[in-house]
Amino acid sequence: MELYTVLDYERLAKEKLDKDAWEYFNYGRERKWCFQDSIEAFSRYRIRSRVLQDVSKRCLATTVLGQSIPYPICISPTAFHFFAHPDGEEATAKGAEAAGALMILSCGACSSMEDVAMAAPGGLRWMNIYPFTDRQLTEYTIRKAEKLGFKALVVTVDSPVPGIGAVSEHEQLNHPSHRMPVYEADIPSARAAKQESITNHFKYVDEMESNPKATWEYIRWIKKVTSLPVVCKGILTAESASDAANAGVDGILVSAHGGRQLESSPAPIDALAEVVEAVHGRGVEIYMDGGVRTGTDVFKALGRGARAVFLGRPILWGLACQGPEGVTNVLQILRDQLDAILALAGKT
Ligand code: HOC
Repeated sequence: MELYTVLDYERLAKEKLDKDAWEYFNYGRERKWCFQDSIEAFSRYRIRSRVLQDVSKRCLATTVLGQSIPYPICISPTAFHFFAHPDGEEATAKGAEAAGALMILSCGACSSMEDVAMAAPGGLRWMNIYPFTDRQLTEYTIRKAEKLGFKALVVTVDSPVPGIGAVSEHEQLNHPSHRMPVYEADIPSARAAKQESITNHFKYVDEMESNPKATWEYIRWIKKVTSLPVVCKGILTAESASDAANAGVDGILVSAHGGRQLESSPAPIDALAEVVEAVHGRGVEIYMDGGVRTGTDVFKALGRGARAVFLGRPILWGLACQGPEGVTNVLQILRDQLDAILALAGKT
């Protein structure tokens, strides 16, 4: 099968992945409204081109939190890459490095932070955490991120209660590995988790990621214990964006968690403008993930105020189809499409 577009990668990944892995990656909450709408919402926006501009020299380069990137397309945190490739996130990191793309490493990764850092020493990376109930675990992960050269922390804030655990048909999908960052922590909660025999990874995910007691105080505390910039992931409204700015965050990743948390969340592309407006002039960078499948989608997200766009499932499809090379190819396909759309829209 020829792989020219991200949707080609999706089709082939569906064939290649085992059924459970596909179901896990493709999961969307309940009736999948948010999952579907995150993709379809892009079709409601039109591009008004301005013709006969000199668009011969175009530049896609930008910066995120002071770091230069060659184009504004990056990798969102997704868990368990081992389901897509035997080398897990090490393979993804290699593909990202080759493409010059920023990668956010999920704290639900199968590869350790050390192994990822070693696999792609030249790559730009941010580390994902949750407001874990055990703050020792959070601080442990932060210190490791600092030591290993991760340039920012991305705190997922949309999971006060379990998201995917209620899905009974996934219950047989076993946890792929015990090599995850949180398992490796030499602190009591992680040691206890490691000793438990965990056969159902959804149960594990639920236990680790949800903390119904977390408030913005948690983010203020993270800001105090580290000098790394902090990005909040999972914000979709002006009110939460404003709370985030008040808590001192450096960035907001507008995201609906791939439609896996709240079924009736707005599509990220729809939510973007109100978030941008809410924190305008407050020094907070805004990014977006959710439903991006073409360079046109990237262009629309940038047009509505995102500084960069992040990819979740498309990266997993690239990884499943061709390993690191597939990750690189998916990023480059979108980069090239974006470049062409810029010209067609009359922008440089
Ligand atoms: C600490 C475990 O939220 C999903 C993710 C999984 C995150 C795992 C984090 O599958 O939607």
